Amino acid sequence: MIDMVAGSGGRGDTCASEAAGGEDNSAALAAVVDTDRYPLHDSGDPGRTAVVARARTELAAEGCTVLPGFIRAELLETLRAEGDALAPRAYYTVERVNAYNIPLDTELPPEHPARIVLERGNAFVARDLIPSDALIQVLYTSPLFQRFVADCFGLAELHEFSDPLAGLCLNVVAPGNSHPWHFDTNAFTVSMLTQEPEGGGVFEYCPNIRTPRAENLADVRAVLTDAGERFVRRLRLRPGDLQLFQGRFSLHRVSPVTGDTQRHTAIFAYSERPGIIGTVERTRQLFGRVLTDHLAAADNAVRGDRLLD
Ligand SMILES: O=C(O)CCC(=O)C(=O)O
Ligand SMILES: [Fe+2]
Repeated sequence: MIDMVAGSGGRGDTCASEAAGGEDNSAALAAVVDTDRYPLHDSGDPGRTAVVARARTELAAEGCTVLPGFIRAELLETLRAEGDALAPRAYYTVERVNAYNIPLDTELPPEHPARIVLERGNAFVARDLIPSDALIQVLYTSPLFQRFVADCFGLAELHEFSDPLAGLCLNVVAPGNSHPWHFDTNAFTVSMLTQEPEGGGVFEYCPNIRTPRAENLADVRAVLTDAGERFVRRLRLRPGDLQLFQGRFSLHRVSPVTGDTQRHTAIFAYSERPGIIGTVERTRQLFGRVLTDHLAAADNAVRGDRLLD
């Protein structure tokens, strides 16, 4: 999600298999996920192998894959209603940003696409406000879900954030707002629409418009100035679909939301490294508050050790 992964504070306490206290919560997970389509609980199931293989192929080609109908159809209204009940608790900010999330006063030539200023109307409900029995929290903490996501991305390890706010968020985009064009700092993102807007709010992306070796500034500029339609793909996401995305090379946005209904997305933040926690400054910007964990992590980062004072 955005550029939430700002720092690492030590305290690497989660690991995929321990994340739910080592418990096997496969029954809880099977109650949430459509296990006929997505048999996560059985690593030897040919259906699971096929789903993982398709996800890997699509991620390699496009940096994006959607697993439709991931959540059981009979739970879609619960998924929506849980998010809708949380949405008023979102911290709302409007930020002036550019597609690279670098400071707006960075010295750059006039034609550089980072000089195009965009407005992001952001609202996140932080993890500590999301009940532990909410469907998105059950998914986020499930070792089977984590193993499945890691397999789809081809990662040996996957860890929950140690950050008590940023690990799991509900992203609220209200009518009139958008999440403008950007590249992610994170290598990969896992998300799920929980409530569709009436209009707009479409996930649009430009697969691999830049590469590790080339920024392709002219192409990025074309998209930002509405002259790059040839690069743009649009996803028809439905609530309960699981989206896996590599946003570091694929410029993407959520188009402006129209109508009366907010767009809600659960963002599941994981990392290959344990112990990820946001900086004090970024956490305050995104959530309007910080917790002792953020302050302690900043202290550790400054001292470079975890010895007592
Ligand atoms: O809400 C979405 O669907 C996309 C969000 C996104 O691009 C991000 O959080 O970086
Ligand atoms: Fe993004």
